[in-house]
Amino acid sequence: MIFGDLIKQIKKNKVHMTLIDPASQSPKKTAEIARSADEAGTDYLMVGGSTDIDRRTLDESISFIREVTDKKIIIFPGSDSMVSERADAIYFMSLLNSTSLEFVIGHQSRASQFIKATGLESISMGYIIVEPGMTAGKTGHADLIRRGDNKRALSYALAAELFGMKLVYLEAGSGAPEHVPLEMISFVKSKLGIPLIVGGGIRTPESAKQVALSGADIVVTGTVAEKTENVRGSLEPIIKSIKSVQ
Ligand code: 1GP
Repeated sequence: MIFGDLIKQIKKNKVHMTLIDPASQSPKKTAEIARSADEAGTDYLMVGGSTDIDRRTLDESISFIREVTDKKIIIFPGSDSMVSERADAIYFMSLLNSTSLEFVIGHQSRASQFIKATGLESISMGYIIVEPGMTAGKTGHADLIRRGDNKRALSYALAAELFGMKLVYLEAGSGAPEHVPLEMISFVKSKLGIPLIVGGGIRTPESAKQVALSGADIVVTGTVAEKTENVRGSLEPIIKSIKSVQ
């Protein structure tokens, strides 16, 4: 099971995940990025994002990825159409600070029967969007957590834990000029009993290291691999710096 393996890994090391948005390029190009991310040493591939894509494109992207790497694939869905039994697992995520019930429970309820019927592993996750939030914040109608409001971030994170969710994701938004503030990460981590994922706006080895040092168990990068000709060369130093943190 993906989640069991992930927990074992988190106990030993910081984990890096590469997010690839299949809406941003062809399935073939998506697979090329995945292969280079694998070569660079990423631990898992997250496939998805806030831009809605149809099931066929997602299926095809995952199949192409499978041809070039053995890395495990976790769907990071933006809507109920982003489900595929070809993946290894799916984040069954709820955007806790959305003002729209659609993103808290609507898409999830519509996807639940498919997920149950296919036996796709689901990993429940509380998703919390912090300023600036970017497209994810807008699309998800997030009532963004202000950058200094550590207490509100913690309240949502603890609510996720008390609901029995397995992970909390603090998201600044893909392509954010600044990642989630380090003080917020350490404040949330100090009181949270479940693993913490942080992503959005992490572009350099130094910032990736700081995010991990502050308490992120899993660091996600996306844009840095999608916006370069040299995916391996860009990702390798970031992953090394995350892995250097104990
Ligand atoms: C978005 O956190 C991820 O959901 C990745 O963000 O594209 O800024 O790396 P970036």
